[in-house]
Amino acid sequence: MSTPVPFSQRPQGDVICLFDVDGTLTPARRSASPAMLEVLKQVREKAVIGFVGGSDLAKITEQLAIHGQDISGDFDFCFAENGLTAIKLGQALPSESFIQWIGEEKYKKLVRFILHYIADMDIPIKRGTFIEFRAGMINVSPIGRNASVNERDEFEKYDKVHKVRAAFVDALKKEFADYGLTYSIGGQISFDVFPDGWDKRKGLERIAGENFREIHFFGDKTYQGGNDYEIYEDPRTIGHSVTCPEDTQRELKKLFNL
Ligand code: M1P
Repeated sequence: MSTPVPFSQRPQGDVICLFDVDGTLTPARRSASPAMLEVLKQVREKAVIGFVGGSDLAKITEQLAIHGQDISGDFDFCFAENGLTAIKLGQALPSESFIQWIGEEKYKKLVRFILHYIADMDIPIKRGTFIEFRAGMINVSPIGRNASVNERDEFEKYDKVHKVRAAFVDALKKEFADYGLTYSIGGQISFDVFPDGWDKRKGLERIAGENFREIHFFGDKTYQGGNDYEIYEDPRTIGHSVTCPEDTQRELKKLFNL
């Protein structure tokens, strides 16, 4: 891994670009294109770059890894699980824990409700791994995280019509109104559940001491209810709402005269 140029020696080292992953740097759950990675490399020669994704680090690594398995050499800041897992210039920053925050008893009640709800759901197909337990959140999928790419695409279409995830989230909000949880439908087949405030603004907290003059955020789910909404709307960021990775590239080329 080559040593990154210090921020102060980059022409716009007081400017940072933070990127959502799915739909912004890559198609959903797929790899970034060589063209996208090349544009990111060029931006990094001028300014500071980081991603702030909802997925865990292993999944984001699969999507963005340029040099084999280690992603931390390719971005100045890596924020997975909305910034709960964080790396700065290859060094891990302290993490926070969802299970410690919620406690085992409340967590068991939540899991019991979720699994019963999924068992009773009548959707076209079900696969496996309906709850994924992560450091800073849980991820809940009615079809299951073992769905293939094709099955994902089909579920996403089905959900656009039948809104089964939205109804599930409503049921959880009602049942656990006093839990202080946020539910975020950020991808194709699932939704994330995490404590109120543990959204992508966690990434902003992580860079608060760096004194960046401009913080640009690029995301595709910037509408209310989308998992980029809070950070996009935050007064600390200059928000860029993009439609796909190619749109992100166009915005970056304009912004940095590439
Ligand atoms: O990054 C957006 C979302 O990506 C995945 O969603 P899905 O599997 O539903 O497409 C998940 O990793 C989810 O946690 C994440 O928010």
